[in-house]
Amino acid sequence: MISSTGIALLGAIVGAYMFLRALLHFTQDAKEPQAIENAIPFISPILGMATKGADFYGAMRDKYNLPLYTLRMPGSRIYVVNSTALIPVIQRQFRTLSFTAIESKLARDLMGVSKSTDEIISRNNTRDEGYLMTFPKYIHPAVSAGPGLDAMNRRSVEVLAESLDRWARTGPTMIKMFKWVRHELLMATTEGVYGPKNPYRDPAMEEAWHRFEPGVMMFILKLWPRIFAKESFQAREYMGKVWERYFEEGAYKEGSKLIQCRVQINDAFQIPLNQTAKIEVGGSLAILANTFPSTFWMVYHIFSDPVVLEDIRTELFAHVKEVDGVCIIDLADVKGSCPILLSTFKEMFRYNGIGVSARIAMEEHMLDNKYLIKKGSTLLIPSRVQHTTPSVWGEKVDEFSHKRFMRQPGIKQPTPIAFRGFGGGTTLCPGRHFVSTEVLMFSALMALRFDIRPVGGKWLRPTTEKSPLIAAIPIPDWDIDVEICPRDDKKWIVSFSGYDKDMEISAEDIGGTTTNEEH
Ligand SMILES: *[C@@H]1O[C@H](CO)[C@@H](O)[C@H](O)[C@H]1NC(C)=O
Ligand SMILES: *[C@@H]1O[C@H](CO)[C@@H](O)[C@H](O)[C@H]1NC(C)=O
Ligand SMILES: CC(=O)N[C@H]1CO[C@H](CO)[C@@H](O)[C@@H]1O
Repeated sequence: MISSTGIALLGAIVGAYMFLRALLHFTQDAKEPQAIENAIPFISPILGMATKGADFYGAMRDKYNLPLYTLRMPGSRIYVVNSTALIPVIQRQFRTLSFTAIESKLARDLMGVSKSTDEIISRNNTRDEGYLMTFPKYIHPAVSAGPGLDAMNRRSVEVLAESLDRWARTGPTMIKMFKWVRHELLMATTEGVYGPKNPYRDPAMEEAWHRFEPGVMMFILKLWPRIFAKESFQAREYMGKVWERYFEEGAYKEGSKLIQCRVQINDAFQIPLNQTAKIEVGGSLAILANTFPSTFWMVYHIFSDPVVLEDIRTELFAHVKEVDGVCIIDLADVKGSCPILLSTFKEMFRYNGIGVSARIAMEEHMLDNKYLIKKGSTLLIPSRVQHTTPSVWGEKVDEFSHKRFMRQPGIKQPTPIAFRGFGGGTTLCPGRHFVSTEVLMFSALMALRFDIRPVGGKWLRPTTEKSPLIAAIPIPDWDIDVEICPRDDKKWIVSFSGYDKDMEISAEDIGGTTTNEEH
């Protein structure tokens, strides 16, 4: 027997369900991309995302096989892109389908700038004269081929080479691989960017960074980080104070061209230095967040497969000159002429990448004259979907194939648009040349000078299910205990002479493809 309260409750649930179905039906325009996952209207998509994490979009592609589909969420719509062909179409509409509109939200929620600075950053944010549209132009001379980028890379490579030299002299050492890589890259990156007064030389700052980073999502989703991500919030405030000293004392003047350009644009837009200090949390995130996991996975893929290691070593040793027992290498040569290393790097991005590019529709738009995109909705381009499509990458799409991106006679290259390691169009990561160089140079030096042996003898790939979905490359769920052993006790002279040609990393670097104003 069901009690009358039970019947009433059941009635209410059925009523609510019918209401939601009807609501969804009557508010979904027939011209919009098909709405999917409607078993429980507005709720099923959230449950799907929560349970499947980074695999959600791939699962939806396989289940529905639609070029573009709608996920109805409470109070908003998300359109998710599968079709590679739609990507350039979306990227061309960079004012209507805006990334800067998302950036200005991030600036406010993540960095915690003042109201007036928020107003400056958000003003005209889809127009050429706005802060966010101007930003890439200001930093362009610092992050693309030229003396500014060379100087920054040279300093970072110097720091890496010196540190690895110390490790080599120490002899075989047990380390936790992710933690170790993270520290090496943090020091090298921040020395390159911030110069001799680099605040990260203080271990308290490094520690603050690691307390801040796990809470990033709480800031972005506005889940009251002051209360629910207290450590992260306090770390951000602490770093803000440190940056304030750094900028107000003029320490940035001894730093890289990049940090100087950032101050310049803020000056031009009349953002005071104490707010530039707040914004620097975003600056650090841009240079650090993906660098650590990228380097970790590079080292993992190279050392866990003897074939990859052997191929890369052979390629690298062709650039080593030995004079009177001293090994000499100019890493600038390596950057330009080690196709296997570069291909392995891209494959690392393809294989591991979970980045999702996002756009907000500033007005109603008919995409490709076919799909109605409603004002205020979000468009997502999950890189994982692009990176795992068999029609693009072939049968062996699920394998790590370190030579996949090499130009080989008779083998057709996959369309560069489907490679989204660094985003694309207006969201293309402007720091990709700096960051890639560091990751490549570290990997190269490790392969040349060290062997790495996992404790227990076997490489076990860590899962990445717990990785926060903010990074484009996932953080491993657990660390790997390894022993690093120097391969010889020779003296090494490592230099980085400068390199005046950008590497071909993204479709935009290769040229002839798609997109709007490329930064
Ligand atoms: C999804 O995208 C892939 C890659 O472009 C394509 O091969 C496939 O046909 C797409 N599915 C639909 C229905 O568009
Ligand atoms: C930041 O600097 C501006 C201009 O120098 C000043 O007016 C403002 O009071 C400062 N804000 C804080 C929070 O110190
Ligand atoms: C061209 C344009 O729309 N410029 C606007 C930028 O923002 C300021 C302040 O909101 C407006 O006064 C301008 O008209």
